[in-house]
Amino acid sequence: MKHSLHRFSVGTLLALSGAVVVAVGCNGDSSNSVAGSDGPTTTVSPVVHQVGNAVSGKDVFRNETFGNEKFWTDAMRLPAGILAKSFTPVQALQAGLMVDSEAFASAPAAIISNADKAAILQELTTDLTPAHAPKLNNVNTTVALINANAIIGITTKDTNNDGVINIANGDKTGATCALCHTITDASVFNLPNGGSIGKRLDGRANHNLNFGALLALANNTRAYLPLLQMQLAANNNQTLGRSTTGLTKNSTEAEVDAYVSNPANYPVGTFDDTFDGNGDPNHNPALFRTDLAAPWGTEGSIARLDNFSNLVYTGLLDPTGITTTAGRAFLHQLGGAAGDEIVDSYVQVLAATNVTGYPFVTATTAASAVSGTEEAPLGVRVDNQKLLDMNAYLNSLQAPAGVVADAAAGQRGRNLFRTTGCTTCHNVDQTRPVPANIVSMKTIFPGDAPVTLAQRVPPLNPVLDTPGNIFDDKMAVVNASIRGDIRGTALPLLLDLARKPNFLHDSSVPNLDTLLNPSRGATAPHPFYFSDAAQRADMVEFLRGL
Ligand code: HEC
Ligand code: HEC
Ligand SMILES: [Ca+2]
Ligand SMILES: [Ca+2]
Ligand SMILES: [Ca+2]
Repeated sequence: MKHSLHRFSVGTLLALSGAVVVAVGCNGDSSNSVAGSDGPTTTVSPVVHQVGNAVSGKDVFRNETFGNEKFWTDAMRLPAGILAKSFTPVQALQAGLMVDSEAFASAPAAIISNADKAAILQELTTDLTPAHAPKLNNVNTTVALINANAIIGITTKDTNNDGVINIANGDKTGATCALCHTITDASVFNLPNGGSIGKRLDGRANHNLNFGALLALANNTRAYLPLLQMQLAANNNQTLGRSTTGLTKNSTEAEVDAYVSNPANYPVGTFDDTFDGNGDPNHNPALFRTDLAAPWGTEGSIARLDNFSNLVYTGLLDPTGITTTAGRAFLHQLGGAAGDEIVDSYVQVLAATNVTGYPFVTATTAASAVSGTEEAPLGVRVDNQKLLDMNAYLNSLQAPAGVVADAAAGQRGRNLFRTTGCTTCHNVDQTRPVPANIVSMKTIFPGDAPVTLAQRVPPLNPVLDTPGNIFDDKMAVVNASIRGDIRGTALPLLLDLARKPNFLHDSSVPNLDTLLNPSRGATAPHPFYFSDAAQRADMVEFLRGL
């Protein structure tokens, strides 16, 4: 039967991408045999990463902090904020935090008695109001869960080495990769749009985590200044990001809290992973099948997985590393005078808030650790074997099955995917490596009309921004030009999409139907559309099934 294929409203798609030209056609009996393309022919080979021991890597992913608990406890003062604001387990679930039911069940009686465990489980069957769930509305239960290491990604160490974990008695709480990259199977409890309680499902994106609210909860949120939207004199007090105003070294704790706790600035399910002064939070991505997904970051600036992990440990879970000589050099390379000002402002804020003894993370200046290199952007690297072990663990994590409601519609969507140009960029088969090329900004976002904010030393491109659009903000300062590639976006694995609350790295599109609807306009980011609603529905069905 003859398929009537509506070509993209962007008829320029094939010409723009300059990639494979697909034949549109159809020859009959099996819908599988519709001519088309399975994916782009790309000449860019992904950089292969070494792998260590996956069993050890699981422990690294779940529990390793490399000492960042000193940052979160002594500089950010997160546990103090949890106590000061009486942060309850109900509030923790509302903030999207996940609870490990096995850690809860096996918590020593000294931390949570068996009677309390039973009472808490009973309270979960109620409406969670203080009248019916007193323990779940009591900060002491939060403290007990933290001491039990049951709140996923918030990891407490026996800092004082007395064999007991107790944050009220000198032990410190840090952050691990699992905070944003793990959910649970919700086998014990699920709060819609919030956290859940169950067994860990590592590598699945936490779409509900309100990381901004967690930052605000800390008593000294100002210690996270470089990773927030700033307003810098070196940039003529201009600011780049979702907010019209930026923070400075003189911003009060209340002003910083107001910025991070406003979801318009810091949306639920996102994290700003660049210390560039831009307010550019990105949606938490999937972190399974990392054997397929290089390069890393929306902007594809990092070629090797362990190098990405190292940057997270040495620069994001303890940003004080940017104040070292090597850190300063890297920020200068990225941002010139603005980079210098970020570091200088940060040093002043740390002094004004009595933060001493930093950087906190245990890392060494390895032979390869020259500042600005991908192996050690801030001049240091955490234990390399542990990074390689985590590579192996992340590679081993499998994708969940897609959600199939109407297989015939999904098959029609698959045919559209193969024949209407999607496969000029994406593979149809998500078990194949993602094409490792960067899609240029103009191709993925035809409305890109950037102004030059600053010149930089090649290979770094100038700092560019399209005013009035946030899609390109992540790539203004940090982009793949760091490694001699172009400013643009890397391709994602199209997996676990049925669970996503919104789409694109900036969370800007509310659902798949909208993503594919030409009403977004020909110059919008990712402008690949079907004007026929039935075709859109088929494509959505295909994507949800991946
Ligand atoms: C506070 C939340 C948070 C924490 C904690 C976190 N990440 Fe991420 N991670 C993100 C977000 C958000 C992105 C997407 C960045 C982007 O779009 O450029 C990301 C991206 C990544 C990527 C790139 C994925 C891709 O497909 O390009 C890797 C790899 C990664 N993280 C590894 C880690 C590791 C390893 C840790 C622990 C050392 C970690 N992350 C801790 C939120 C987090
Ligand atoms: C020119 C290359 C290109 C073409 C053509 C293309 N895509 Fe994409 N696609 C991308 C890139 C790059 C991203 C990541 C964009 C981002 O998040 O910033 C993406 C993201 C997506 C996402 C969102 C994933 C997420 O987790 O938010 C979906 C879904 C998707 N593409 C489906 C399609 C479909 C369906 C088509 C065909 C109608 C298509 N793409 C055509 C490059 C392309
Ligand atoms: Ca605060
Ligand atoms: Ca940033
Ligand atoms: Ca912009």
